[in-house]
Amino acid sequence: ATEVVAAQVVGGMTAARLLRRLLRAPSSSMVRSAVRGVCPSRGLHAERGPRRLSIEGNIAVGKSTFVKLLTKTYPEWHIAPEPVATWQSVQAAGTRKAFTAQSLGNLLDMMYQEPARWSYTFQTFSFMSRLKVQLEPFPEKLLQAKKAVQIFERSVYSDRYIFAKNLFENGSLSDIEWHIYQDWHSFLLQEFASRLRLHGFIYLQATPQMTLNDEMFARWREEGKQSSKTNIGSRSLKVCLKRLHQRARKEEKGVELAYLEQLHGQHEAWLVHKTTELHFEALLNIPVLVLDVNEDFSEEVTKQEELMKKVEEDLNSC
Ligand code: UDP
Ligand code: DCM
Ligand code: MG
Repeated sequence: ATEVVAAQVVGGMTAARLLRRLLRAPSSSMVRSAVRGVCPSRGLHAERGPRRLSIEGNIAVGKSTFVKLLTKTYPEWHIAPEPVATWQSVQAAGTRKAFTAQSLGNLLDMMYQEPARWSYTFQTFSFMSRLKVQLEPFPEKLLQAKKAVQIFERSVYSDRYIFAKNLFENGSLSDIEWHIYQDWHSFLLQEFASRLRLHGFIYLQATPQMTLNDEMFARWREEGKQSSKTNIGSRSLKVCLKRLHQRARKEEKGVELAYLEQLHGQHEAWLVHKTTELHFEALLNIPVLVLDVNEDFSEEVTKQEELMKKVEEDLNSC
């Protein structure tokens, strides 16, 4: 139960273990079962119908990469990637499927350029596109499968409890916008409760960036370890920021470390410390599997196998 998933082995010590030691953090598990904490006697497939899981995590932590890995490992599963392309090119009504579709603009870009002007608009649009995806009927292949699983990249819950909440707290949503957002969000989720049901969250956890102070750095050097992947040889552990730069999505070029840190804090508060105030009964009991992805998993087969094993164990065991 105390196993650390995917922590990088550096000279016999994993980067995640080392990080916890440096921070004097409790050595409690970085991995919580999406199943075990909640249903000690029933597996995730104990109920009938597809199991629906959402992959959560900071910008550029590796959700799409993880989702692709799931698709490769479990081709029979149904996967719903985040509809980012829809946000990057908002189509005029009626032209969505037309050959000469007319784009009204790049709303993702507009939000990052002028957050106070466009955040509310962006959050309504991204929520609606996600709601439509989550409400789609189960694909036929899923209904016939014995152990059907449906995976979503993020959810209507992270839209509110990560992004909209954070935009309100950093001043990009006004009091009245935040009030109106919460009003229709609560209403729609209550109306569609049974069709939006999720059975688990998989939280991909990584540091946005962590700068080691002198003492931590000295202790790290004592260990004499170096990791090119996480840049731990320098004073900083860069994971999300490094991956964001690597992906180089043009709309996100102005995204700063401080913003990633805010979002990291929101994820930790909601999914780990459970301090975020939630407004849906069903959400209180949805189990969370936390996977440490500080170590690169995009090309490391061993690491990928380790992560897939954890997901498999979680789905099968109780
Ligand atoms: N990436 C990486 N190592 C990993 C996971 C992801 O280098 O272990 C890279 C990936 O190739 C991409 C960037 O990080 O260039 C962001 O990944 P992704 O789009 O999957 O992140 P998301 O925003 O969906 O969480
Ligand atoms: N995004 C946002 N608000 C949401 C959902 C997503 O601002 N409710 C943004 C964050 C990223 C982009 O959309 O810039 C897509 O997320 P990712 O890169 O994590 O896939
Ligand atoms: Mg993605």
